Amino acid sequence: NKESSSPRGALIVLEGLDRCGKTSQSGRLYKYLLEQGHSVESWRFPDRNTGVGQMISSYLTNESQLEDHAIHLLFSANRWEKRSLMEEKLKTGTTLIVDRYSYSGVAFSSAKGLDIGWCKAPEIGLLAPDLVVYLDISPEKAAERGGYGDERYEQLEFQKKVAGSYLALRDSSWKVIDATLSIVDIEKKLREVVLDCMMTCHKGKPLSQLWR
Ligand code: Z5A
Repeated sequence: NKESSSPRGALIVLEGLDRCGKTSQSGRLYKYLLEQGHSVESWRFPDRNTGVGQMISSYLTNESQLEDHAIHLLFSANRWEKRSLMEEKLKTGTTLIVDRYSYSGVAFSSAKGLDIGWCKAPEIGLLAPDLVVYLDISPEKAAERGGYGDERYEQLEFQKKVAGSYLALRDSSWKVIDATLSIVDIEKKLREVVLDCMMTCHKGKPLSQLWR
């Protein structure tokens, strides 16, 4: 039985504003861990491949309109539909690097003015990350990176509100990395905190649930 014999994987979440470098760093971290012989997968939310994910994708690309609470619940449902697979992977020793998670859900919806408690409620019971890394960049600096595309939310004024929401959500367990450093320097810092977290999980830290 693989579940009981192998140490569990770690749930690593990367968060931050649009353009902070999450996608670049997830890819580099994934490649590094793989080369080191770890069992690892790279995930992202929204997962646009599921039925719910396709609804979210057409909302983000402005092909469809949805009421703010309704889209919030879809983002959450998109995580719930992956929850059991996530648990299975972690319990059988695979570390997951996840680009955005519940914190994005709460930060973006509360930036629209939705109540933060209401935003958190549908996330309760999802798996809690073992590590949240926040790639810290100002909205202005992020906007300079090649400019924003056409997706909903990719506007400076809104990103400023999202930055404020993230600040309200952060706690002392989050590792904050300056996202304006060079890609290589960020990568080094990220590896350090991730390997440390993986070690803790290998030693038997139990999986827990979000916001219980
Ligand atoms: N959303 C939500 O509302 N509710 C939810 O529950 C969830 C998400 C999960 C889609 O996300 C939107 O959904 C997102 C939040 C919302 N909206 N926004 N804004 P997405 O994941 O599809 O899109 P994104 O997160 O915004 O990804 P992105 O645009 O691809 O940004 P990124 O992954 O953080 O950055 P990147 O692609 O790695 O880098 C951006 C550029 O910067 C690129 O040209 C890089 O080469 C450059 N870069 C990266 N690092 C550096 C450094 N260190 N120096 C200089 N330049 C750099």
